[in-house]
Amino acid sequence: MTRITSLAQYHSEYKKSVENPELFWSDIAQEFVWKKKWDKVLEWNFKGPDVKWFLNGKFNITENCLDAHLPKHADRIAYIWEGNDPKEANIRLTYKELYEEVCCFANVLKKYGVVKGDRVCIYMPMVPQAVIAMLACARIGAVHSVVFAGFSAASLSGRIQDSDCKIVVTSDGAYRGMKDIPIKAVVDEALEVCPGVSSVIVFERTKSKVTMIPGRDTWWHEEMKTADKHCPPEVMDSEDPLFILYTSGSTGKPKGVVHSCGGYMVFTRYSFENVFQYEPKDLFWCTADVGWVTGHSYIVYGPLLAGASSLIFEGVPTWPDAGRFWQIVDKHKVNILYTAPTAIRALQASGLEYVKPYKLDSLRILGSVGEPINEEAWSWYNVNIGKGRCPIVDTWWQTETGGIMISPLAGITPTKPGFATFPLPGIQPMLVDEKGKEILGNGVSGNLCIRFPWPSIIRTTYGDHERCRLAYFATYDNLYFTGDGCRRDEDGYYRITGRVDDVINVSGHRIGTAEVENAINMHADVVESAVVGYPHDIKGQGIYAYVISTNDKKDHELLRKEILAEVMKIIGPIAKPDKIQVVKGLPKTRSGKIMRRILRKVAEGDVSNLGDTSTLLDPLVVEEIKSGRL
Ligand code: 7RM
Repeated sequence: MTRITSLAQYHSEYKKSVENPELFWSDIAQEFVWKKKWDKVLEWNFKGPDVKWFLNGKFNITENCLDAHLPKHADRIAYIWEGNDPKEANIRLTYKELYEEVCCFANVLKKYGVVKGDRVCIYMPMVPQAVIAMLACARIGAVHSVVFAGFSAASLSGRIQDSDCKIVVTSDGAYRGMKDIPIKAVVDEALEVCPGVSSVIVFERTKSKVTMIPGRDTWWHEEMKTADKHCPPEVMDSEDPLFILYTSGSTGKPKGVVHSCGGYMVFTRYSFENVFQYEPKDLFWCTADVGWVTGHSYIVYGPLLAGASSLIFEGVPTWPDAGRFWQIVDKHKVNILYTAPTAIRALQASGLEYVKPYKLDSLRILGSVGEPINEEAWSWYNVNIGKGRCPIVDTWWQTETGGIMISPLAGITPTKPGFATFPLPGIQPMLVDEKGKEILGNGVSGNLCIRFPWPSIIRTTYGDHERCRLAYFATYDNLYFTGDGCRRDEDGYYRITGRVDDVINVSGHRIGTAEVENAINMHADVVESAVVGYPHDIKGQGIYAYVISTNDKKDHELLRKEILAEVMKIIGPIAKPDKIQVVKGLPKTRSGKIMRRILRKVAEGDVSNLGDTSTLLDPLVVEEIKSGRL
């Protein structure tokens, strides 16, 4: 694959990609296995939006992930699996073995009536079977919808209903650190309101007690015993959907972001190989969960398309102790580590005594993703983990972009702490002001937009195309709006400063404030609530909730506890507010809009200058809120 190996080449490739995007991307797409070549590279408009790449190209992404590597590299390791418990034996899967497992499971899905275009929900812990299930869907043209196994039954059922899934693939339980989580029980509860699901396939992981519903539930291992090891790949069109992945936005319930097969395939491999400068024999470790886009693109598709060897880790960074990541790096001789700032900050806070026992000399490249990385965490990562000799790639991208958009190329782009540096070839970022006017030059800040399509751009939001248009393409004419603020410094380096909408980023997880408010408002004693983010040392942002209670006499501690339980039930533990302040009123404008700017300032502890409060209906509520700040 066109591999950039110098800064000069980066500049020339970038120039080519902007001057002639069609030629640039078709050269790259040539290097994949197609059943029929595309007859047009690109057709697009951002009005619809309507974007199509590699039109009428026919292929199957799993042939490129698996079959394509078998003639020369059948015995190469695709995955090493490291379990939650360090004492548990590792699992190694070669490309040949992975191919067979995927085909076998694809046949199981077929047996249960899954056909091309059907949606399959995957609610699994970090075991190889999660990846196998995803690829099995892609093999037969089914659309996977992976839901992070930390989400509650209510969140899960909402997603299953929204995309009308026919089958759920899950496990009996999941290990996460000290915890043994009853995954299957969550699925059972979710399915009480999902009559469209006809089958549940259960992978046995924890051997915990589960209820198997006859006629609906079946065991993974039983099914796999009799399934055939070969399964012809379904012929897919470039624009057929590959997967749906739900993500939070500034309004309402999460959106099902849809990615299509062709462009996503081309871009994930291209970005993987170039950003991480993957070399054969490297072991790549992305610590994300497959329930997030980072897992989709850089545990599953990007690395497999590149024929890479990856590590899959089931556990958490802090168990049995805060040295777990480093122990794993040494044990498996990990060469490239890709993790999130929140993990780095948590491990930094645990102290260097957890790093010291390990050599970490196999590491060659470090990556960061999910949220802005503060300079202190960047330097700690650089000095203590990379020992000053591993380039750090701070990769900015989104569920909607499908792959890495702005990032250094490891060892090629000179880095600056906290900067995602420059756009990948094919990516045309642009800063705009509130009105959508382009902000030119360097040493400027604005809202980050992209002015030209790239192959793995979001195609639609499942079941509601208008929502996709409104969320990303309607704010500014003819631009994709990211929702992020961004600075371009004097040297033209990009630094993503964080969300400019009502989305908060807690430990790298996107959470819509509206979603949390809706969950809180489900509590019988809550009339109204407002949720904002505030700076948090480890999580990046914490969740601060202001709530108005109808029940004056109720003990605030008890109310807080019940609200937390409500949020757990409706969304999941990741959305639990860090602080809940009970207030008598919220600062509203005369037209009834909550002034979140004020609430954010108070949550931050920056109350000296609250800006213009003259439009407030009742300026006194601000005093009450200030005095009750937690
Ligand atoms: C890959 C992923 C997307 C949001 C995005 C940003 C933030 C992600 C960085 C970052 C600063 C980064 N997808 N974000 N990476 N901010 N620097 N390197 O995280 O859909 O879950 O989140 O995350 O705000 O819009 S995501």
